[in-house]
Amino acid sequence: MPNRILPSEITPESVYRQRRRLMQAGLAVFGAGLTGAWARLAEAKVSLPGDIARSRFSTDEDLTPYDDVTTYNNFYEFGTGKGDPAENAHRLQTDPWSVTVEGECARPGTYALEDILKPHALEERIYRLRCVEGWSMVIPWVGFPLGDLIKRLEPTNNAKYVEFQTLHDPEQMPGQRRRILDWPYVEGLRMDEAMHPLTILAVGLYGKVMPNQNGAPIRLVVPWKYGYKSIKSIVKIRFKEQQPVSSWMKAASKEYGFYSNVNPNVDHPRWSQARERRIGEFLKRPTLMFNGYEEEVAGLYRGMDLREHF
Ligand SMILES: Nc1nc2c(c(=O)[nH]1)N[C@H]1C(S)=C(S)[C@@H](COP(=O)(O)O)O[C@H]1N2
Ligand SMILES: [Mo]
Repeated sequence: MPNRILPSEITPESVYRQRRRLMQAGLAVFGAGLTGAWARLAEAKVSLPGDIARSRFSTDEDLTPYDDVTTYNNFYEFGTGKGDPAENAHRLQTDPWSVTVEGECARPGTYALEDILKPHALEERIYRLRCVEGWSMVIPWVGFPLGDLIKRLEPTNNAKYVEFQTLHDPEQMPGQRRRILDWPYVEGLRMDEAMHPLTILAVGLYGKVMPNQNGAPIRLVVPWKYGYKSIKSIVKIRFKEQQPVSSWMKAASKEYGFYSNVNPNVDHPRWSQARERRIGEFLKRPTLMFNGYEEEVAGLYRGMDLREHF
């Protein structure tokens, strides 16, 4: 499994788009042998595996180029600069990898990544990602619905929330040698948010295995929330009755709430959230309610005051 993206592995965006169009036209391949999709994804250096179908939940907006997606990152475990993760994340050992499942469920335990992935068909989800700092990207993720995994783990009736943790290992993650955040990085979702069909676990992007700086080998993607909810390099999933306290809530509870839904009408205390800069574009564009996924997710928050529950 490649741990580093070599220059020769990088697919130019134009080639990728062309290939994707071909796939849309001719693709009847998927459906067969999907259990092997992960193996083929891991082997794919340049080409998109033929059995990864594009989800209907995808946006058709222009993709952010691969080079931007993989060199302009937030991953504080590797430093706070946008270029630090691309420079330092090669230290992360992603194979073997396991995920520990704890708390309110019938199937706790430590699972090898392969066993987590085996029953799930991988699909492509092209989502907007909107960072709380005011920039956004459009990224073709490869993953599967988190809800499908949660069903396998059989949460109990007491499971009201899901908490996630990133690896804590200052040897591999030099940013953890400084107390920038209370490590390990923790995030959480309410159970209905976690079960929502838009919420995915991603293991790749641009048809290739996840680059370390983007959260290899497995990360969350919640497209209607600010980017920091989409926790990277997950090693623990815990079902809880109590609302999790995320690392960002601990660091600054007045600035980062539990919900963190993209909302142009509720400013961050230190800056406006009304507009955003799409990476690669010059003019800012308006930020959309729930990052443009209002139709799909507004119902989750009906009756809630989104100024109070920010
Ligand atoms: N473990 C961990 N996950 C993290 C972060 C982090 O610092 N550590 N940064 C978050 C933030 S602020 C953003 S905007 C997204 C960025 O994802 P990307 O670099 O793949 O675009 O990752 C999120 N997940
Ligand atoms: Mo972010």
